[in-house]
Amino acid sequence: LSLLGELDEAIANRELDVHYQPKLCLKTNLIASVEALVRWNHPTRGPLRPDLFVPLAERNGRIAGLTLHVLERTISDLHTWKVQGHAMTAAVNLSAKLLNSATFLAELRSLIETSGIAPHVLTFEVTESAAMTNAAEAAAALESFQAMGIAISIDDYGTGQSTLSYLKQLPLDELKIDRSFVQFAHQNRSDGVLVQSTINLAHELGLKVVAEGVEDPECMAFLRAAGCDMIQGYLISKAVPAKALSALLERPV
Ligand code: G
Ligand code: G
Ligand code: NA
Ligand code: MN
Repeated sequence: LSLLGELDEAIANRELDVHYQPKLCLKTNLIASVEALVRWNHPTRGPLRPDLFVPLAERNGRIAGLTLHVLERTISDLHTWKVQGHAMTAAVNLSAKLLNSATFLAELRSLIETSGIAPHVLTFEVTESAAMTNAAEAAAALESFQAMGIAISIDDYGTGQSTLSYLKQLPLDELKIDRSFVQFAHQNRSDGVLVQSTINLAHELGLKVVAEGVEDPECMAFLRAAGCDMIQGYLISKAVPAKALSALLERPV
């Protein structure tokens, strides 16, 4: 069986795993949201990173199925955490390929209905990408997700091609500053200026700001002083299985 055939089976049998990386709210010092990151523990090749199989799924028309599998798992884990007393929200990565898929939209609607989840606990993270060639079409798709109650976040902000025009044209709720700007923001003056200005710009536009790739306490202190809303990165935790996340939520930060 080819890797694609095996991926089809893994999706059909619901064998992909989802790990969760927490986001720490700097106002409350609480973890109230996570990013869902797909994992594939391949029976013979071992653990495969998404960089290997997500593009494969995108190229071969499998990304809707993969994403719905990730969403199903995330919704189920959100339910478990809620039962354990943790009111959490979760972000799922959305390939730009799904912005013009009527099938995905219909299946998403049906998943939300059958699962009974409150859609406002979900966020879609979308990367500024070349695939988002038709901004009007992308904006219309994002508006239909928002109309359902799902929040929209722009991922890896700052690394794409037409950053400001996306902010102008897309309906957004949150901006995630790419880790290449965040990582040394507390040490490097120009990185710091770019991060602070991006936070100010986002806030002026009414968007929440997440800084990703936070690896040390000095960086967290810089972001707190800069008014950043949430941080994500190895300082808080790497992505972990759902059970490990429960344990993390029960331990004081
Ligand atoms: O942390 P990690 O190595 O898992 O992330 C690698 C890349 O894979 C990231 O760019 C992330 O956005 C992407 N990715 C992880 N899970 C998914 C998913 O469910 N769907 C899509 N489209 N991309 C994902
Ligand atoms: O593209 P996206 O931002 O969705 O991908 C998340 C990627 O970032 C994953 O590969 C994840 O392992 C990685 N990551 C998460 N936190 C950190 C961090 O603090 N430092 C670094 N270097 N990478 C991180
Ligand atoms: Na992401
Ligand atoms: Mn990102």
